Amino acid sequence: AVGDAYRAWLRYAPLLPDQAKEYAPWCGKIVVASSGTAPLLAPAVEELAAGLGSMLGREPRRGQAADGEGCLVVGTLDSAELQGVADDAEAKALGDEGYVLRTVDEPGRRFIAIAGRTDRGALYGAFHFLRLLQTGRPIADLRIAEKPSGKIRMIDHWDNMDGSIERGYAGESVFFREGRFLEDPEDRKRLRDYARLMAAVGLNAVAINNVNVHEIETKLITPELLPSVAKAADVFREYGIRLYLSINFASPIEIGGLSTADPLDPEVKRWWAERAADAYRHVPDFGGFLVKADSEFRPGPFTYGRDHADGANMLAEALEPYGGIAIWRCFVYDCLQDWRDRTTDRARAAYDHFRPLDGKFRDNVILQIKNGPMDFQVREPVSPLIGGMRHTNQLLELQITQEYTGQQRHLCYLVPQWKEILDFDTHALGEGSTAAKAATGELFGRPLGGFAAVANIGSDLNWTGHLLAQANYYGYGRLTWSPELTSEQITDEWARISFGHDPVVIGTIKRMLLESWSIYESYTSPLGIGWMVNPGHHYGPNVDGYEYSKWGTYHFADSKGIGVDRTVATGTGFAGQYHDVPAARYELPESCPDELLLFFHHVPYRHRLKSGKTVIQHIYDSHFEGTEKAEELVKAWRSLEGKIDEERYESVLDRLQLQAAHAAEWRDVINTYFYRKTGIPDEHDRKIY
Ligand code: GCW
Repeated sequence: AVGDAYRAWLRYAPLLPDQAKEYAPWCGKIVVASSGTAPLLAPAVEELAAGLGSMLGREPRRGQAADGEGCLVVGTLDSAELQGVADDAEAKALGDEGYVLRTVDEPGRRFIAIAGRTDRGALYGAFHFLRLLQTGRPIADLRIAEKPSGKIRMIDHWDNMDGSIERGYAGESVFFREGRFLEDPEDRKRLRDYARLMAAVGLNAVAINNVNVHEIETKLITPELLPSVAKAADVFREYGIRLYLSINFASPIEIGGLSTADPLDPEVKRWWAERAADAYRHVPDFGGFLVKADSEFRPGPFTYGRDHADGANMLAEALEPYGGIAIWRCFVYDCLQDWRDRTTDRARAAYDHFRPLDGKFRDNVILQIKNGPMDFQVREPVSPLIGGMRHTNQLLELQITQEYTGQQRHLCYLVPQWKEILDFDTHALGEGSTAAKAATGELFGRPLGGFAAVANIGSDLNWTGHLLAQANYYGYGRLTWSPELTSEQITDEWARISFGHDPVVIGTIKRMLLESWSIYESYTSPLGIGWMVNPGHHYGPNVDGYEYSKWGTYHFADSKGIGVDRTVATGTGFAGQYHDVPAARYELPESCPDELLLFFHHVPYRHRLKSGKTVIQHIYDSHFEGTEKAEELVKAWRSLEGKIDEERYESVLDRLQLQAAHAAEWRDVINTYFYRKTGIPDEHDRKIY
């Protein structure tokens, strides 16, 4: 049963009659217009036909040429039919992926152009056009021109070939099962639907296997498995998406029969060059390699006394003849730290490792940098490495899968968090040097850049486990295309596309989504401290879960105070890794924003926040209030009963109830811990155990 939950943002619900009436005159016929081969026009037309058929109740005809009757012309700007739709300068500005949507209403020429300089642009334009109808926008006078902000708009899957997904909360892999590729026709269909969902939000790159590359996955780059990789790549190519593979740095030893994986060894170089050649023989548009090296026990160049630039450049050189890219992750830190050692600060690690290498990487290397200096916590400052390197391509890595944000059992809509990250002013080149511009390469004029994020999808019929977590995937895609979109805009789009136009339904769902990150933050870890979770699986409260561990993730709570002194003056010096303005802001407790106070400072529990509350009272209040708000989410959703189809209604209700109960667990564990530690009573005398 393929229902609305499965169709997600391509559900194309039938439109109300007066809306349909407004759109129908333009949508009776589709004309395809191109001067050369344009493979991505086929899926564009297919999507338009299916989408319009479903929304308007009548599939458009396919026509030859515009004949004065309103229609859609989909194609490339160099075609005869689309002459003059955009002038040369406009066309040039679109780049390889942009498009125009234009209503042409002249005597003898009445059509809406959905046109790119390339067929890829036209495909994205088709999805945009469909979105206009899905969200009820006017089309009679379109003058839209768009192009993506990031060149690389990528999804990373942490899928293993046994079918499991590292940090996956929505079933099993859609790529693999029991050591093999899923290749049955239904699996293929699902993969194709997935590619459609990706392309609909402008994503153009996918890494299909976990960055922790285990034994079988190491062989993905060999002729044994490349034919299957190629079949998956065929599906994604149909939608303009390039496939990447995560590789094991020790492959030359593990599967190549060499005695070393030293990146400067000529044999090793030759071996990787052969692997790249194999990959491109099977997948002509192969994207390249994604690498987690010298990180959390994964092998890397350190073993041979080499650095990350040696490692990344060696792979980049192998890929270079084919236009491939080596994406090298910066999630490098000491994961065998002694908790007694107060001088080592994990937050510093990425910058300390990579900043000195700025300028040493080849042009087809991209460093993939997690948004925060630690690891996808509910609240972190932006990594100082973003905007910290002028001569190195960057990809900003986000986590859609909710590892530390409720594991898709809790509602935690991350678009507002990502917006804060993207809008963060690094001050790398003075005011306005946002993290988004650093990531896309715009800031320093880099040839490559963009965004990557860890997927939250799996084999669950609704893709994301929690139905409302679809909004996170959708929102990520939209932001990679247009980082300047507001949370409000994206949320409005998603809610309308998913649930129609009833203002009560839309208003309620939007409010729920937009408040959810802040609600989750308030009943989990306070003031930027992070890590108060159960070790290993990372679900649920455990204040000291990581306090005496080797992972470098401490809060240092004692009876007097809490927080990590990361100042230059008296702490680890991490605050000094930022450019002048943010560095100064974080250095002093007076200027450090409340929500990051404990990330940068160790303070007494009676320290007064800018909000006027003491730290301890803030902890109590936020946990009581957050839990109440989690209950209100249940009430808000219940108010929609009967206004949403039962299947989606019930599945979300279940999770919200679970969340409310679990929020109470968080509240009581955290409040009790700090009450016992400090002996300071709650000003409002509420129940603490
Ligand atoms: O957040 C941590 C996760 C690991 C993950 C690692 C990484 C893929 O707990 O599961 O490994 O980050 O990003 O490499």
